[in-house]
Amino acid sequence: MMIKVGVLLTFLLIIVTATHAQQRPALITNIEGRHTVDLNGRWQTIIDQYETGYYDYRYQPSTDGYFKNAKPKTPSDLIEYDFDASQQLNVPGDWNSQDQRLLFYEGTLWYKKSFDYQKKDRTRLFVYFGAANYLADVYLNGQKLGRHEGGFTPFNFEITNLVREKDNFLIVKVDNKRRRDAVPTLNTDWWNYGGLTRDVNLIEVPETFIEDYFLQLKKGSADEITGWVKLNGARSSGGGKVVTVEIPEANVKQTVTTDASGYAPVSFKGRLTLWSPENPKLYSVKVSTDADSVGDRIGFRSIETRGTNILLNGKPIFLRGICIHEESPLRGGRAFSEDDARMLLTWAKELGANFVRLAHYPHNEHMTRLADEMGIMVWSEIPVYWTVLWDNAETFLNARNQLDENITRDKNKASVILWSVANETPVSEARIKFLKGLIDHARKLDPTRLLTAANERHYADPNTQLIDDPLGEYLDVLGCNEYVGWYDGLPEKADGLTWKIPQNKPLIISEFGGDALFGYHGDTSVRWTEEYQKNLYEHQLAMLKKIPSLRGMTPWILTDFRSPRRPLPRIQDFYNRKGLISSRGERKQAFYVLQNFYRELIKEGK
Ligand code: GCB
Repeated sequence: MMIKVGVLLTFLLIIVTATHAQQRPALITNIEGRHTVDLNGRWQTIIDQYETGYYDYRYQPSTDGYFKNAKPKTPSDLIEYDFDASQQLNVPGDWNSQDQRLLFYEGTLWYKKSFDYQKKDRTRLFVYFGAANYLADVYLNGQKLGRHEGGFTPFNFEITNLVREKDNFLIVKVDNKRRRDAVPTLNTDWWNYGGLTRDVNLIEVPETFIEDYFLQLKKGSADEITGWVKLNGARSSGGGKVVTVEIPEANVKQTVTTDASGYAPVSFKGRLTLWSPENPKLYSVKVSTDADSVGDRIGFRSIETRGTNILLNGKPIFLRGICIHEESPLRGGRAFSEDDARMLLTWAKELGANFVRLAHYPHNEHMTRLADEMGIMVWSEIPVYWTVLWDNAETFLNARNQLDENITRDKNKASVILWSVANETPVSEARIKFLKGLIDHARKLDPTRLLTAANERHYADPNTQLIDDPLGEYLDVLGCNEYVGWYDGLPEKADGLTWKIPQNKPLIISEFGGDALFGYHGDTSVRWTEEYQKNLYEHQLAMLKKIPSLRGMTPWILTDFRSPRRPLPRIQDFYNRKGLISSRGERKQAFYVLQNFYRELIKEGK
C-alpha cells in the first residue's frame, strides 16, 4: 500500500511538473539590451474585493468578466463596470501607497492599459512584467494570455498574433490575497504591497531571437568564460544558427552554432580585469545573430569557498553587509526605480558595506544592475520564509519557479555571489527535502555561485550557541539569524556567549538587531530608544568578532520598513523600527557604531 501511495505521489508530481512546465513561457532576459516600448504610466483600475469581474454568482470563472472591457452598446445594456471612468494608478507602483483606502487592502484589483501598435514584418511582440504581486491573470483584447504566480520575479507572454494596430486593451487582474500554500505563506514581517509593482514593457524581437545567455567565469578560473546561448524560434528553422559573442575590449569574438533546440554551449578564454568591489569592472558584451543583437554589460569574477574562507577572485574576503527590504523609505511603498535603488545602495556604501542581503525576495533589476556598477556584492533570496507548506508539491514547484526566474534574470550579474533558498525555516525532514530540491535546482541552473540560507541557532547550554542545522550540509555558506539582546535577553547577554559551529564552512550572521525610534532617547535599558539599539550593536559586534569562522554579517536592517505585525502606537505605528536609518532618512546612533566597526575592518584590510 505504501509503495502504491508513493508511486501515485510521484505520478501526481510528474503531472503537476508537466503542467507547470507547459505554463511557463520562456523568459526573455536583459530587457535593457532590447528594443522595448514602455507601458508604464497611468493605468485604469477597478477594486474588486469579491472578484466579481472574475467569478459569476455561482463562483464559477465567468466567460464575461472585466477582462472583456465591455461597453454598453444600447442605452438598455446592463454593464456594471467601466474601466475608462475608473480611478487611475501609477505603474510601476504598489496600490497600497497610492490610495489611502488601499493601504491595508488584500484582494483583487484590475488594471487596464490601452495602446496602439504599429505592426512590423518579421517581428514578434511580447509583453513583459518586471513583477506583479502576487497572482496575475493577464488578458489582451479579451483573450487570456496566462497566469503568473509569485510577487517578485519577471514574466512575459507572446502577443504577436493578438496585437492589433489600434485600441489594444491589456488587462491584468492582480490578486495579493495571502494563502497558506503560497510562497511566501500567510505570515511574514513585511507589507503585502499589491499590484504591478515593476515596469511593464512591450519587447520587439525578430522571428528567431536571442532569448537568453549565460556568460560567467568558470568556477575556479580567472580567464575562462563558460556558458551558453539560447535562441527562441530556432526550432522551426531546424537549428544550425550562428551566434557571435563579442567582448571588444578584451579582444574576444567567438562564434558558436546552435543545435536543433536553439541552444549552443560557449567557452573561451580572455584576458580580463576581474570585477571586485574595489574595481567593479564591467565589459560591454554583444551577443548577435544575423537577425538579432543584444548588448549587455557584464563583470567577470570568481567566487568560491575554501574551508571557512570565502574567496573572491581567489582572495579571502569579509562581507561587510547590511539587509535591505525593497522599500523606498522617503517616498514610502515598494521601491521601483533606479533612483530608489541608488539611494539605498548609496546609504549602504556610506555605512561601509561591500555587501547587501536583498531580503526576503528578489528585488527589482535596478538593484542588481546598480550593485554591479557600484561594486556591491549581493545575497539574493526567494521568499521561502518561516513556515511554507513543506509537504505540498504545488508549493515546492512554485518556490522552484520563483528561484528559477530569479536566477534566469540575474545570472549574469557579477554582484550576485550568493543564492539563498530560505529564511528561518524550522528543522524537519520534509523541509530538508524541499530545500535540497531548491539547492539542486539552483546548482543545475548556475554552477558558478554559492548557495546559502538564513538558518537558526539554538542553545547547547545557557552560554553556548550551536549552529548545527542539518541543511548546512548542502550549503556552501552558513547563514544564521540571531536576536540576542532583543528577542533573546538583553544586550549584555552577548558578553557571556560563545559560538560552536561544527561545520567547517564560512559563516554569515545574516541578521541581528533591535528596534529604535529615531529621536527617542533614554537610558540604554529603555527599549525603543536609540541608546538601547546602539548598546545592542556594541555588545553584538564584540561577541561576533570572536567567532573564528565568521566571514560576513548583514545586520537587520538598513532602514525602517512597514510591517502589519508592528502596531505599537507612537513607537512602531506599523513600522518595523530595526532600521539604522529611519523612514525619513535620519541616521540613528547605531548606524555610526556599525560604520565605525566597518571602518576598522577596512583598516585591518578586511
Ligand atoms: C527575523 C526575520 C525578519 C524580521 C526580523 C524582526 O528574524 O527574518 O524578516 O523582520 O526578524 O524584526 O523580527
